[in-house]
Amino acid sequence: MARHLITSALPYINGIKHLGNMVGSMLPADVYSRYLRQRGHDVLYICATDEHGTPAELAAKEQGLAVDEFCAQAHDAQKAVYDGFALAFDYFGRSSSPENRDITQHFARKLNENGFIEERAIRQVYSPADGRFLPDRYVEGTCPHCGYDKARGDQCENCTRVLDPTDLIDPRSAISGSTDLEVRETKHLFLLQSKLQHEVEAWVARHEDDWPQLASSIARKWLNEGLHDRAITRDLDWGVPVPADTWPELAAEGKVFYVWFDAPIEYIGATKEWADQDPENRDWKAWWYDADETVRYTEFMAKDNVPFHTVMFPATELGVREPWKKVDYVKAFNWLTYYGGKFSTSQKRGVFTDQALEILPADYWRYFLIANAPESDDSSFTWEHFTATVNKDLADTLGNFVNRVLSFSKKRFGEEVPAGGEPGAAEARLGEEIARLLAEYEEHMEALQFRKAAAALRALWSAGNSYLEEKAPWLEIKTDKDGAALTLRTAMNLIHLYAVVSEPFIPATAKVMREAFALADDTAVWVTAEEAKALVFVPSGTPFTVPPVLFAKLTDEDLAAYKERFGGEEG
Ligand code: B3M
Ligand code: ZN
Repeated sequence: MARHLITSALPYINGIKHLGNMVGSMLPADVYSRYLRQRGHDVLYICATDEHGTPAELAAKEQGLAVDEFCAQAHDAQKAVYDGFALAFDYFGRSSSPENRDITQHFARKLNENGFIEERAIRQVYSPADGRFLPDRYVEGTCPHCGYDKARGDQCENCTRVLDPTDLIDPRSAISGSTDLEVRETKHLFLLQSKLQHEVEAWVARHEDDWPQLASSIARKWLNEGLHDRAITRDLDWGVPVPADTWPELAAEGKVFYVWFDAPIEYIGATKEWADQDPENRDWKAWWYDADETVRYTEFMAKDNVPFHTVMFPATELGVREPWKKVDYVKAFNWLTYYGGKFSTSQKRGVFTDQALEILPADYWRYFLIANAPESDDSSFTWEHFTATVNKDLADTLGNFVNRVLSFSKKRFGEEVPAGGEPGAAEARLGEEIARLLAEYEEHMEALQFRKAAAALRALWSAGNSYLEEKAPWLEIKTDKDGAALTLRTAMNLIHLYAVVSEPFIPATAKVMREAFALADDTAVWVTAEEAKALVFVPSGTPFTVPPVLFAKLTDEDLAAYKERFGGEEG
């Protein structure tokens, strides 16, 4: 039994996420955590809302709420959706927690003691009308290179050139539109990442061969470009305050840490939040202060977050000079697109997680998304593909199998698993096939290859269908009643096996399938390939019930309605 620490990138607080966010971080982390728990490992799956920064302040303002109130509400709204998706976090925290404030300040003090922080004066755009310094991306104006008139102070979206806000022609505040802007001097803390370059390089070199190529190539690219010293504070009202004991002057000016400084630390902060709920039983530090390396730490995220997790956060952790756990495995994802284009909140393209649950239960989405996870490349969501997959894999291959077997058995043999018959060549072949596919499924799960794992799971479901077609108990029963009983009993054992091994993907349906059988002390504990082979876990005489249809077939009318509601044309 190993100890597994699992985190998924912290969803930003400013709105409900779309399906692309879900499949690129939280959902695969949940599938993996569920799998490891079933296999008896000690798992801690931590996530949280990422709450600081300007976008949170602006979203609060738009809703006429104080930012803390906005964040509290938005956190609960996101949590409700994740509960709906059956994400089984051990804890879902908030980066604005006192725990995260304390640990973030501790990190900053240590970095300072170790010579990795320096105070520097910089010149920044100030907007008197807004009463604040403007982050680069909130200064808008005309691009000096291409003349695009909505260029942002950090980059021109049109020609992609990287800009400085002072490059813009006719600059204005993106918040108020005010053109009365000045450049003022302000002091900030800089993290001297350049001094940590070699250590980070050595650390990445020890890990990159184990990481998926997507993660290691991004880490390499950033290291090759060189680590630059970075401002880690901002002039904002909302954030972790700079500690007054160490920087009295900056604290008095109300400086807070930059959101990307405190957000990764919240993985630790949320673990402490979790422990603070039950300090008797929970030792948060044992997960993070891991001198003996007994914990394996896996992080899930989309590719844009990879630099922060493979280079910048490790640099921070290294500079603290305390044995904080660093990531062992970075599972990175490409983009899920919507008909080949971007999911877009502003243009209302794509499907948001709350809308998805309005349409269909979580298991439909969980299965489809993981089976099509953008692992080796971007993958495209289309309603055509979604409805076809649901109908074929979930409704026909799995759902119909379960229903057909249980209803037929009930009709012919009553409400207990039928007795009679001795397993023969067909059952032996089936057992071998099941053992082989289960081993394959496990291998892909251990390797965090989710699409391949889904394919192996689907093959397990198909094996049951082939067996049923081969034995045809509806014909068998006419001539060999014991034979038909054996076939149905074997198929019912498959259903129970499916319930166990499908749990990471479709937990709600798996529970219904498992509970169809009135077995004493039944649990979702994993079965080994060897145990699975015999297909005798559910003995004859076990009472069972026929569950309602597991997955509804989606019709052409459904498809048309989804496309009508969400827009489903090539982007
Ligand atoms: N909140 C993801 C984003 O907003 C960011 C992840 C933080 S993980 C520490 O793009
Ligand atoms: Zn431009």
